[in-house]
Amino acid sequence: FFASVEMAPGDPILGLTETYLADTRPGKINLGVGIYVDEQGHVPLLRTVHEVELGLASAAKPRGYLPIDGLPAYNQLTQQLLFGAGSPLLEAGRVATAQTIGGSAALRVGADLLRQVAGAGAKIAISNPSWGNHHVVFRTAGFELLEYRYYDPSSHGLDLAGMLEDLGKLEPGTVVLLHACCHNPTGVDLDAVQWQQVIALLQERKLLPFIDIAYQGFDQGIAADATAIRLLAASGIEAFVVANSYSKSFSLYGERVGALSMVGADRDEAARLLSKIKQTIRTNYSSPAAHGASLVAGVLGSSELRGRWEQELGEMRTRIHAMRAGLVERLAAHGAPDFGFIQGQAGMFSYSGLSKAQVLRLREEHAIYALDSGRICVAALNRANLDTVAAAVAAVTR
Ligand code: PLP
Ligand code: TYF
Repeated sequence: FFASVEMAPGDPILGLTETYLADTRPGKINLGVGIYVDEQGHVPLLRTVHEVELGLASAAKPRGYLPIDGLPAYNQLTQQLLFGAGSPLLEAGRVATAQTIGGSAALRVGADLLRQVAGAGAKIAISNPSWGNHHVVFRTAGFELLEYRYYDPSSHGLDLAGMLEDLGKLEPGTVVLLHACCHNPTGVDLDAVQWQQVIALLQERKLLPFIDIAYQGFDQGIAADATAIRLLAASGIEAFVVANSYSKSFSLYGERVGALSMVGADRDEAARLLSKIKQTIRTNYSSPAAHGASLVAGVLGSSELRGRWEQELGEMRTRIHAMRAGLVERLAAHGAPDFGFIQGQAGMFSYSGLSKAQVLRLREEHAIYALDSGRICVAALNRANLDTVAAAVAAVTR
């Protein structure tokens, strides 16, 4: 049966972690995978999450199935976090939201459903570059993949003119995948004025925006990092899609907490969308998992815990900003070329501009792991490893 099965290629990011774990050199540093770790290098367990978890443990509730579309309170609280409490879209009942297995299943369920709606000619335009799973998920769902310009290597910033030009050439009905904030892998985001320009074009060209938001709160805060969603909601665009993840913002990576939200023209359309989302989930994995969603809903559903969670999120964000500033300062102190642009980039990641050869030297000579593309995870830096990283980067770039 299986004699002809070939070896599938591994995930380049998770594969790098395996190589890192097998490295026996003391003092090795992993700037590859996108996981937030604290000053001590640990994945934090948020205090608010832990409190809810202790309450759940002592309540010792039975473990029935969740509904196909997940925990109702979780979905409602998710809508409020994404669109803003009191959003006219929510009041009009135009948003269909279902809990999913991380942001990844939100992407996949959304992709399957859109492919079904669009038929055989379904196309999606993805930023160049983007998170590698975007390509494989939408390709596997049957989409033709297109690219739009996004990152300008010469400025280490946004190629807005190129982006608008490429989006302007897409056929009506094309899905456009957009990172709401903290762009993975570049760390380069749009500001509100740039979003307005992009949204006007999406509307004019009748393109379908598909927003991926996996780092809400990691750059400026809950509302500011959802600017793209809030502006889309206000734009009058009839339909758009949002895939969100709580993996980072609640530090609940392994609990697989995310959601898919589809915005329709009216309440009736949203109800039909929800029925299709549920059908897609049912035919894939039946229903989502309960524990992580109960934790998120427990925190977001209490105004006291929610306030403290926002503080904890703020601590993570502030630490990342400090690491960006510290890295730029230490690089300059070690006589590296100018890396000032790192401070202007947002979220966990930075496209450092390091070449593949320089990344390999970092790995081989300094036991510092970055992605071949030059992406580094700034959230893996801390006061103890900052100078080591800066000295090594200076050494390979001189
Ligand atoms: N989208 C982007 C851009 C990501 O970086 C991630 C990261 O893991 C995800 C989606 C998926 O998140 P999850 O781990 O919740 O599936
Ligand atoms: O880009 C990252 O590092 C994170 C984590 O298949 C990740 O988004 C990486 C690869 C993957 C799943 C998650």
